[in-house]
Amino acid sequence: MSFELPKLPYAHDALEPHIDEKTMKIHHGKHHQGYTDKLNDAIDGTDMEGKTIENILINLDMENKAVRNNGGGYYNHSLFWEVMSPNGGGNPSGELAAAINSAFGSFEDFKEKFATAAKTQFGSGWAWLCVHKGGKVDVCSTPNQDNPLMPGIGCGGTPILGLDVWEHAYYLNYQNRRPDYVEAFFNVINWEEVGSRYEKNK
Ligand code: MN3
Repeated sequence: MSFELPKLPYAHDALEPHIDEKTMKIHHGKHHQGYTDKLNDAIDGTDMEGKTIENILINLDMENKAVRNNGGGYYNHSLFWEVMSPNGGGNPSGELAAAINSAFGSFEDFKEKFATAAKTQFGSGWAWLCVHKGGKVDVCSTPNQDNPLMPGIGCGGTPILGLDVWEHAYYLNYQNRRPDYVEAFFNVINWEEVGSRYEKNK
């Protein structure tokens, strides 16, 4: 049983004008497909075959660059599509909102911290909102396709919101203006999904 490219939960043009159709088509159909195929090649015939992606990443040998890069790429993009929605934006609610207020002071302070993590990640990488066991949330960024599930990476805990800041995620529409892309992302965040991931992983 190998990993399959997950279907996008909306049409390629559904996140316009914030994320454009052409970027979504290439990002999902080429980049994410590529990570998926290479992950399958990398685990073929090993004891990682048949395990969940979370299990593989939590127990990862960080020297295994093929699984680190492609398993990270597979997981990160699978999360990324799910935490966006054409009906997104607005604010979190319920327990997640309380945890964000408790960790950062306010939703506005969280936004600033998350945006700064995304804008200042040097080169390719991701910004994350993670939840630790017990319910505390934290923001961090990681290079390349690393993520906080991997041993010793980022703020630890389970990612519940991720933002791809590789140039392939925004360059067609925003060119070098990463800060504009980061600001636009807040208009498509699916807080219902992020909140449900918070409750499952707290
Ligand atoms: Mn990407």
